[in-house]
Amino acid sequence: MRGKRFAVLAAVIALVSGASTADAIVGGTPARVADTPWVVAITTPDGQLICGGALVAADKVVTAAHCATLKGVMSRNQRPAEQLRVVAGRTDLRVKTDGTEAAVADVWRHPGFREVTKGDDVAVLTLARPLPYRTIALGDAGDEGTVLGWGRTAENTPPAMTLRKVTVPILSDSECVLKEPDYRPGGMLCAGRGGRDACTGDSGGPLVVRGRLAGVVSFGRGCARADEPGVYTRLAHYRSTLGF
Ligand code: 4AZ
Repeated sequence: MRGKRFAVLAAVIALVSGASTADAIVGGTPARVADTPWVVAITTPDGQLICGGALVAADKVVTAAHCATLKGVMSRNQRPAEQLRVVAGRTDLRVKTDGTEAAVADVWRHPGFREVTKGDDVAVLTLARPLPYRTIALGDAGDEGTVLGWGRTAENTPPAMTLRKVTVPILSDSECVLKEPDYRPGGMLCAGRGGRDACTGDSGGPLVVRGRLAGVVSFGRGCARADEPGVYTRLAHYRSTLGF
């Protein structure tokens, strides 16, 4: 009797706190890199997760500019290429023998990038060697997309470290402007109505629409909150700048 009461109470607490045992990227499911071989993790040389990214050529990774930026009060300097690794073909980042790692030879950050809320949050990493994985082409936004990453499954958990994915509705510019004061139509898109979202550690990772790379995880207020959509860099806006 006591046990049952406790279970009911625990379920109610989980509901009102927004927590869920079946959570994911947030609200998603496990994914395998074998199904999405172009999704990559960006790590420090000792294997700590920094961000996600997408292989757009054998030796080019699209990610967020803030993923290639040093953290610090005084510095928005570029993170040196030697401090970045790209990991492909590894569903569970703790299994260091899976997949392939590549050093980064060059970092291109959008020259307009200052901070995520001001936009231009896109970067291209050139790898020291080509990776033997399928690439993904750039594409346009649509009504919904799938976002992938190794990041947090709720606002205050550690990163999952295993690849997860979730489908999110893509909102209109007018709805994004209403819900996110820092939203700027043009180079951004926003997605999510609560329950399903990208979260910390998923930054830089891909938003895929109809099999093409439409967005890069950029920022948001918390994760998966009902009236706080996730904000993404809209890649179609940068197609000529990126040059592929
Ligand atoms: C982050 O901190 C972050 N809910 C990325 C995406 C979102 C929130 C935070 C979107 O990297």
